[in-house]
Amino acid sequence: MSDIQTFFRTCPLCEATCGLEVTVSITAKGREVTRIRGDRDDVFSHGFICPKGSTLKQLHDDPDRLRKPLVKRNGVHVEVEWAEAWDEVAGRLGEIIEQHGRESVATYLGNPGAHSLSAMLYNRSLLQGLGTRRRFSASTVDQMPKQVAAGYMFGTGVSVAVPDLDRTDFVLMLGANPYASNGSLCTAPDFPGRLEAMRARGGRLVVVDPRRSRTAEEADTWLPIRPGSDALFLMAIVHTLITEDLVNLDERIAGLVAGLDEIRAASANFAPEVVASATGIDASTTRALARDLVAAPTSVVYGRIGTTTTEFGTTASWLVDVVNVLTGNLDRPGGAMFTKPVLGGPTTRGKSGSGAGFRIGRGGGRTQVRGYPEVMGEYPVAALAEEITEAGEQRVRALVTVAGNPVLSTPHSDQLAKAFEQLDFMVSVDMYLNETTRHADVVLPPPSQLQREHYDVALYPFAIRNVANFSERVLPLDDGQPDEWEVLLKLALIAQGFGPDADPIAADDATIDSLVRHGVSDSGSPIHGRDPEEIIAALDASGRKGPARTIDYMLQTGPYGAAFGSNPGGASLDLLLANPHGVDYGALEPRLPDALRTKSGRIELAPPELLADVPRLRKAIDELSNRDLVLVGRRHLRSNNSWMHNIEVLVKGKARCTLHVHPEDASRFGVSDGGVARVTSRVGSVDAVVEVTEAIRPGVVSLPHGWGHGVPGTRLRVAAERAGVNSNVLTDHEAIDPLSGTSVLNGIPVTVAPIAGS
Ligand SMILES: Nc1nc2c(c(=O)[nH]1)N[C@H]1C(S)=C(S)[C@@H](COP(=O)(O)OP(=O)(O)OC[C@H]3O[C@@H](n4cnc5c(=O)[nH]c(N)nc54)[C@H](O)[C@@H]3O)O[C@H]1N2
Ligand SMILES: Nc1nc2c(c(=O)[nH]1)N[C@H]1C(S)=C(S)[C@@H](COP(=O)(O)OP(=O)(O)OC[C@H]3O[C@@H](n4cnc5c(=O)[nH]c(N)nc54)[C@H](O)[C@@H]3O)O[C@H]1N2
Ligand code: SF4
Ligand SMILES: [Mo]
Repeated sequence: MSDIQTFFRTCPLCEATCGLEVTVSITAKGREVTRIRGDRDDVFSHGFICPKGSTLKQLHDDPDRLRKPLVKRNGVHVEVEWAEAWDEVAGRLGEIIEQHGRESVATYLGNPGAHSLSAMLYNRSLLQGLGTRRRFSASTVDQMPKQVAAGYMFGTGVSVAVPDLDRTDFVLMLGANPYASNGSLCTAPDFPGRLEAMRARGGRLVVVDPRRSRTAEEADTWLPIRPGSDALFLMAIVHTLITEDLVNLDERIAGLVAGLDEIRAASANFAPEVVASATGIDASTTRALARDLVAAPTSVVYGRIGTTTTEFGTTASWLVDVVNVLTGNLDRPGGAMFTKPVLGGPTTRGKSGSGAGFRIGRGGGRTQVRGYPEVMGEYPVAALAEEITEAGEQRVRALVTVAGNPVLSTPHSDQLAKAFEQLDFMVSVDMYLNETTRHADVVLPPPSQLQREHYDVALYPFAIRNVANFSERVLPLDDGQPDEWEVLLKLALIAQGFGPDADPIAADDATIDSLVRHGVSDSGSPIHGRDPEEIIAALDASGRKGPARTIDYMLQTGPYGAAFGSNPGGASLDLLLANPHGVDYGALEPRLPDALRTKSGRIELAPPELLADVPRLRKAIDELSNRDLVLVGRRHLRSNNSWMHNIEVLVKGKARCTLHVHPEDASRFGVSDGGVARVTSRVGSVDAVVEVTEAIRPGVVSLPHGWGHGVPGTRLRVAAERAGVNSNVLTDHEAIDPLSGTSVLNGIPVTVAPIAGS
């Protein structure tokens, strides 16, 4: 006898937020997932799913996935009960904090934290509990440049304008490959389908990428740019728009823009003819493109990883939006638009239309060794190793990682792995014993993705529609397994000195209490002036704790919120539970000037911090023109950064961790398809299998990141069989975009040589 139950939940594996239909069979022996497919009724994804979505079952069932904490005893990780793990953390972390202070502890927060409701709501408590400024994360190997540029231009680090894919007539895409990645800083389930729909209605797609990616293959035009030169290319477009008198601002935007004259002056020296040798894109193409962007009924420029993780990441990200403004496409349907997230956020709170603005270096803190300033509350991860090994008495002695694998994901990884060996203590919240967590003294596993509640706190603020969707747990927690938020809160409490028996639930009650009290005294809140006890009683009436209760509060007090009775039918957790396929609050709407939070209340087209970088850009022309061979990365639809290579169905088939080499380069360097080549950079070298392909520009080779498994002390049996090599052995910790602290992961100077006998 078995019962069948169906759950609808959002896939937490990438930014696309696809709806899944999960079928569970319930028998006397327990619950088992029998099928996962796309939820056809999902209000946003309409049934779309990629090959990773259905593997939540394999992830849950993976025998290598940790279900109990691990503690390192005599160099070997052994499984222990939770109480023992907490004792270990309390003893050793407590001692380090007591002896050396809070700044002796560093944190690294990884990417899946942005996809975990617990981490999104409780990492903050953890950081506060630890009280250290030495915070690092995957943001500085990813999107930080876009956030910094958006911050200076529009006022907050989340004021990122997203391409209005469903209504645009023209997408100029740089350094993104949504056919593999499914999109980033642009949440749009079935991104490829939306691009195809655009082309079907007569629109045009131009892809700028040194590789002929899947997306480039599907495009009307592929422009094989030289890596690292996107900022120059975009500056040449700006130059053309201005000198050919194509700037096209409507009255509303014209009245909001500051800095047009400065942009004119800054772009004067960047004629398309001047930058062509550096970008590899001829001037007539650039000029024609600038004209086409203006001539199209609507158009949008969108840049991602290939533009952000470069020497001019912030400058390129800035220029993307300068072009969007100048072509008249900022904040209008079909252009680049601001979201109005259902949970609210920095662009919906506080005074409408202006704010404190954005700056870096807040609090005056700097890294000890190279003196990097704070950016959005953290330091460049490329500086983590030296903060452990070279900061003398001020060195980092303990590390807390949550959902991160920096040993495979961040630059000069051999150096980082060695630095980890010098730590006095390391604790990781993670579900695998991998290349990073093998260094941890204690590993604390979260429950599996199917055992948790979900809401995309981090991703809906970048979605092309304003939507809300809450997912209930599909499978129950294992016996004794704390939820991920309880693990994070407990760590926070231990760091504050409350000991191994501290109660996360009581701490959560206190947190919600202070949230509510803050809300009722905030004149901008829809619950301003209400009785806090009434609100707390309403929240508690459901019996919910943890993330679900906090989300309910955020939904109710957000821009569409039910506001605890004052806006009947408004957003609340009950509403979402009654709508398991999600609630769609519609396409994006123009939000300016309301969404601005700059001090001036204007769109800052030419922030001084960004203008100051222009001379560096001008100087780079010669160097970029003369580069011989550089390395770039790539993603594959069936990978997810470093951590899903233990799922057999995703890794089977042709080896994917190969070095793409153009035929001309293959003969130049004497390497051949299927042979092994040694790739060497300033900091390291790896031996990779060569794949000769025309789908890459000569002078550029490509290796995906996230590989290099099979290291002793890890427990990833499937991944070890297809280990691949770690491309971040080659990336250079000294190569950093100075404006955002973000690493250069694309455009790494390398040499390639055959390995004898291969
Ligand atoms: N299947 C899958 N999906 C993922 C991920 C994954 O690992 N696998 N990771 C997720 C994460 S964390 C993120 S941040 C997103 C990233 O999403 P995307 O930004 O779409 O990332 P990629 O697919 O790596 O595409 C980047 C492209 O930039 C190109 N490129 C490299 N250097 C340059 C350059 O200098 N200029 C230009 N114009 N192009 C360049 C590369 O050839 C590559 O095709 O994907 C997310 N989705
Ligand atoms: N050369 C090069 N390097 C890159 C990139 C590139 O394009 N080229 N891309 C960069 C980008 S965009 C990113 S985002 C980073 C990613 O860098 P990281 O975030 O450091 O690495 P991931 O590979 O995402 O590893 C995630 C870790 O989280 C664990 N995990 C998975 N789900 C959960 C969960 O729900 N809870 C917890 N607690 N743990 C979980 C996994 O087991 C794994 O250890 O890599 C960056 N590195
Ligand atoms: S595209 Fe992303 S969200 Fe959608 S099923 Fe695949 S991994 Fe999940
Ligand atoms: Mo990322």
